[in-house]
Amino acid sequence: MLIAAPASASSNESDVIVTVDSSSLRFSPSEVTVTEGQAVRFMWSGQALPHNAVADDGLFDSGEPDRNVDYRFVFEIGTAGVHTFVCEPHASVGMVGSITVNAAPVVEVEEEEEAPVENTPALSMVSGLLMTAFAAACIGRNDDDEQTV
Ligand SMILES: [Cu+2]
Repeated sequence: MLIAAPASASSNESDVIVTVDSSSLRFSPSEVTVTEGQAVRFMWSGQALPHNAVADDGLFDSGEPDRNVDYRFVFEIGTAGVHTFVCEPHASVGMVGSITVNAAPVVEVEEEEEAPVENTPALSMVSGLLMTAFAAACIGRNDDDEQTV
């Protein structure tokens, strides 16, 4: 029977969890795939040896190696690509991994019909003002003409 992990404020159902296989000094799983916007959560506790998870490209860093780690990193838009990472104390014995981040699907935004609808009254108001100004100018000129004559 599966028991749902308690949700905390900093976790999400879509989080991908990477833990440690202490018997072989490996990340478990060592290769994961996420989509931009998704998070990877590195978590282990009660380890005999301290571990950490540091991206080779510097994108994330769980901090100093520790026997108890709960580090969550969100792969924001723009992080698509392959990010290899290591456990610094055990990189030499193969405690490495990689996270493939897929670009977030492009969301098609429907053209908003509100914009032209909103513009129309403003536009007619502006042209109305222009016509009023034009009319006033004509009347003013007529007045001048009448006075001149
Ligand atoms: Cu390690």
